[in-house]
Amino acid sequence: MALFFHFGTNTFTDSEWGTGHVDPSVFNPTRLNTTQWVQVAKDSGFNRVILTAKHHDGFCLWPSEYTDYSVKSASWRNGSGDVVKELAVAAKEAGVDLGLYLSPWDRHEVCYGKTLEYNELYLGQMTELLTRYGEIKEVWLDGAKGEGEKDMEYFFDSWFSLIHQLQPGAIIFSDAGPDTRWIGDEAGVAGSTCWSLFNRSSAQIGGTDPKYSQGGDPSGHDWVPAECDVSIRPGWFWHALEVPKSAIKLLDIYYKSVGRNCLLLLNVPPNSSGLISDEDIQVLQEFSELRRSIFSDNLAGNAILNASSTRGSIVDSRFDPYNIFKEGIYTYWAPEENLSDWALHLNLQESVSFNVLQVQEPIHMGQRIMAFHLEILNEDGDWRRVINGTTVGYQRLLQFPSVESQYLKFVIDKSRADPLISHLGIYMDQFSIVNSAFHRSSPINFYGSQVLRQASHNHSFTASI
Ligand code: FUL
Repeated sequence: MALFFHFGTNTFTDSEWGTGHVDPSVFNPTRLNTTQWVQVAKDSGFNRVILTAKHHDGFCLWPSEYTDYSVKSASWRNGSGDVVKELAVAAKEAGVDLGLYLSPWDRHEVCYGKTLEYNELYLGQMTELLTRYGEIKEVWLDGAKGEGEKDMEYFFDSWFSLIHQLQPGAIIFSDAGPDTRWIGDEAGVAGSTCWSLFNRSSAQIGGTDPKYSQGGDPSGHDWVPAECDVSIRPGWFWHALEVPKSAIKLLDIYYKSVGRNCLLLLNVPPNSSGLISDEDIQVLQEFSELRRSIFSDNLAGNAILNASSTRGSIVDSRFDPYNIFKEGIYTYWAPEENLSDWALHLNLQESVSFNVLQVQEPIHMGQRIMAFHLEILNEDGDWRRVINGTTVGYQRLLQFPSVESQYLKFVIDKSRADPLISHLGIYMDQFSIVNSAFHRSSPINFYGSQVLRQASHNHSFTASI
């Protein structure tokens, strides 16, 4: 997971899309502390931070040689500050990855609209960012542009070549990849079917089909996993009158992004003093505590496993079903090759209540599973279907009303190739509201965020909507 920092003149003018003509002296974060930003990320389980080095208003958070519309002209540190540098140093010290957003749309720059000139300027600014601040892990750009703004062509191919040349370890984000794609909405929600496969040629930067981006493409030729961006507050920039979403809402976003084979990029905008606000930190801590409390104990961890088949029988431990309980995605269960029935039987050794299923594929071997379901053995000795799912990918999380059983059957119904499972877990989430028509019990409180405890009942629930 990554934290996004939207920060710039907009932070001081209560705006989202700055005009590009605000006096740069307004930028004056008197208590700026990027170490705090990075610490907040680290403490709440985010291992990457991405900064808006330049947003649409054109104001540069580093002293670019290509413009005076930057920290050079700000009151902050009498024009001698460099936010990108301070964040790069703090991130490096903390061992957190750094990414940068360089907005193509620039409302300040006079040459914006002149294709050759502006592309040169953009490449120049990109070069500054990718050569001055150490290792950059992600470069973020988009096709956002207001109605009626100057028309021009962006030389994306040249930009991407330059980025890969200067920072070979960096992934490039845009609506169409090349390395990671926009999920197609700003709510942080992926499709309930979500492929990392995609056709880059079917997507256009600044003109994507949200449905295509949200679901990916099982017949796609490119490997472009999706990134879900969403803000903790209504706006992307900090506004005094806005408040953060609740931890429960973030948990819901987590299920629909990280739990649907995507990276979550959560925007937490620093305020006008240059710090992340206390109320945002509080919510992030609660969010982290919720994840810890739900996911730290795999209730299937002591299960006795029986696989429908295992490649190489029991001789080859590389494919052993118990690999699903080992740390990391590189160990996995593999069934015999070229079969069409695949199942893992779990005897939990005691009756267990749970309402979340977690499944992971060893994604370095490709994304294979197209459909799966989970069954439990009920008291009458009948197998009952609890949940259906489609894609898995790096990680699938599925919620359903609580069920209780000692015996489970995880069945893969359809797969593009021999399915492989690197992890399977079941958990009890006592905090989320599962979106179903069934009865729910009364509210409980969790660190000040009011949540509803869901009731357990005996109906099955289908998540493959
Ligand atoms: C959009 C921009 O227009 C918003 O201001 C924000 O930066 C969001 C992450 O991307 O394209």
